[in-house]
Amino acid sequence: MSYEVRARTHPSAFARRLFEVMLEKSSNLCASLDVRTTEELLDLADKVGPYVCMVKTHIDIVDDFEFDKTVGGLKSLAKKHNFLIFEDRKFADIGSTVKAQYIGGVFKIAQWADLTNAHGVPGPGIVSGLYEGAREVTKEPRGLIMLSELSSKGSLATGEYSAQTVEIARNNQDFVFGFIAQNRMPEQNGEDWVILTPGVGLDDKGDSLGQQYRPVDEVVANGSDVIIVGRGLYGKGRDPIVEAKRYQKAGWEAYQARI
Ligand code: S5P
Repeated sequence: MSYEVRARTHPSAFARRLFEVMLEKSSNLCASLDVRTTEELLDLADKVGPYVCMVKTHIDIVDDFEFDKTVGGLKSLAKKHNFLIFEDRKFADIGSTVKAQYIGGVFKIAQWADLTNAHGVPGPGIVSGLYEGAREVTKEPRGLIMLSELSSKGSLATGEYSAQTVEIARNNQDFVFGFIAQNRMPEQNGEDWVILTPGVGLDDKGDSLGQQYRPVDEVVANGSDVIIVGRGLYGKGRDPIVEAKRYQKAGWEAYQARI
């Protein structure tokens, strides 16, 4: 199905909004900006902003995190360039704990991140906890994706574990609209999971710590809806603007070839 059709028909309002942004920008690229200072984060987000539908953060690696400066800066860039903010928190605890982690602490993720993600390992309570947290602190739309597969070598998230994670999502489709995965997940009764795929790189095969990269056309042909690219954009010696344009074009052409 085309992004146009899915922007009209997807049961999740959040997913419909994501498809709208993707169509407006002709981009299925999510920039993963794993950098250690607010200045680098905002500078990169401003540079790649025009070419992406989403910016993914690991907010807890920013050494000089300050709520107003870091989050305020990101939010104003999201508005300027029309992208969604995805905090890659990978929640993995019982419902009541993840709820507190989502709304509290110094990061207060639920206040500003349009979407976040969670592991299925604790069972369905993790989704209920995050959903309650979102509803308590904001009226803004919030989405959750579950990690059903990982890109790293030797990942344990396979087979029955992945299948059970889909079951958890299936019972909470008002909030959970898709997966971090390497493949499409099984769909029943007209379900339409949005698949976001990391481990994407055009020039490298992996890193020394277990990351594995696949090329854009392969990942999109295999059913991925949003490609997540990090060091391929901003790694040593790379020009993030040149690379963001290159991955945007590759991602969009691969999508057009698929439909
Ligand atoms: O399976 C996964 C899931 C995620 S969210 N593999 C991943 O690499 N990620 C994240 O994607 C990871 O935490 C990092 O932020 C990004 C990949 O970055 P890159 O520099 O390797 O492209």
